[in-house]
Amino acid sequence: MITRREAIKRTALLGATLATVTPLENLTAQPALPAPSTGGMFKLPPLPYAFDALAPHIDAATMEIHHGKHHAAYVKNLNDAVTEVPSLSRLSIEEIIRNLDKVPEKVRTKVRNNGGGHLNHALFWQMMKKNGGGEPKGELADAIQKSFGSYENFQERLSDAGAKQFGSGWAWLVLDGRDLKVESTPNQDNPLSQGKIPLLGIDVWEHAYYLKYQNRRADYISAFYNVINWDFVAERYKQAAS
Ligand code: MN3
Repeated sequence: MITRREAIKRTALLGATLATVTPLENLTAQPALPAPSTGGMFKLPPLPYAFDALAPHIDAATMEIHHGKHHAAYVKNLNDAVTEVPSLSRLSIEEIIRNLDKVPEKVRTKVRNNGGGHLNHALFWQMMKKNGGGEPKGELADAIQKSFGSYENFQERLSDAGAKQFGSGWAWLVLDGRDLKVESTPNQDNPLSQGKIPLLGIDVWEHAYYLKYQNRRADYISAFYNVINWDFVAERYKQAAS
């Protein structure tokens, strides 16, 4: 954040730089202009693939609006909260969501909803990929087998959690201590706030599927299995479980 006074000073500095021609040999002696302030603000991460990469399972128009409008709005509103409580800018979004109870009360709900929205979507884009799907391999596959009996049982549990989440929310595969669990959260709540590590999540807000699937949330959830980036999920599991 820059204050008005600093802004005026900066503008003056810039004006002076532009108005005087500096001899080359004196360049190093010039006071450096302050670097543009990023203010520790949060940024919308680029989508790691094209809008149509997940089609036909998730259509390009949905992806474009979901990323460019919905996720962007969470980032903007989170940054508004950071403007009110600048100390938040020193923390990562994971640290903030893990410690929501320590966020000053005047911005806590805003941070819970929009910080959660930012974190959830930043993860969600990476949890999917073009030509994804199939079944997990390696340690994660073993752990799913052990916790749920089979991949099919796990899939049924996750789909069920997504279908039964009333209103907006997410269905998750989480690591809770040493155990894999399936759960759902309302709104933009993230399992990190309950000390659990989200490995895979399905966004079941209507904005995630309504253009293509309208009220058919179950069809969207079925289609989601064709775009899961299991390599990403397995890597998260490996890091979280070690
Ligand atoms: Mn969403």
